[in-house]
Amino acid sequence: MQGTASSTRSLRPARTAITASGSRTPGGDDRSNTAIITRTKTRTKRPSLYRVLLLNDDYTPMEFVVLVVERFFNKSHEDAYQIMMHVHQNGVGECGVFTYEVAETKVTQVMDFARKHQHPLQCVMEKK
Ligand code: TYC
Repeated sequence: MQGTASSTRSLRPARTAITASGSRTPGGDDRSNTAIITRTKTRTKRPSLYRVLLLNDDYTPMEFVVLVVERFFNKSHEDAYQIMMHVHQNGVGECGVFTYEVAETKVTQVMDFARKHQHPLQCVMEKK
């Protein structure tokens, strides 16, 4: 699955051709009736993934963090509460893993929401 490759294959094997006059020419003088088909293989590479993390602080209310995790990371109330408590007790915790642009959007959404409610909650992303 790695690397790039292309294959070139003639339409049919070079062989004796029949000319316009009807004479056979050995060696395959088949300029007028052959074609080259070039197929470029489609190669896909898996995108890099990024963890979105919440950081603990002393001021953001626990209920607000639970709401953030429910709203922006689509977690159940129970899962959101567990994630919030993990961050509260360990200083940092993962809310989800996303491609770069999705992770960046989550971070922006959380930071904007926290700022709007005047909480110092911090959200960051890190490459896996
Ligand atoms: N430590 C906060 C408190 O005691 C709660 C909290 C949890 C804050 C998680 C931020 O990412 C956070 N109110």
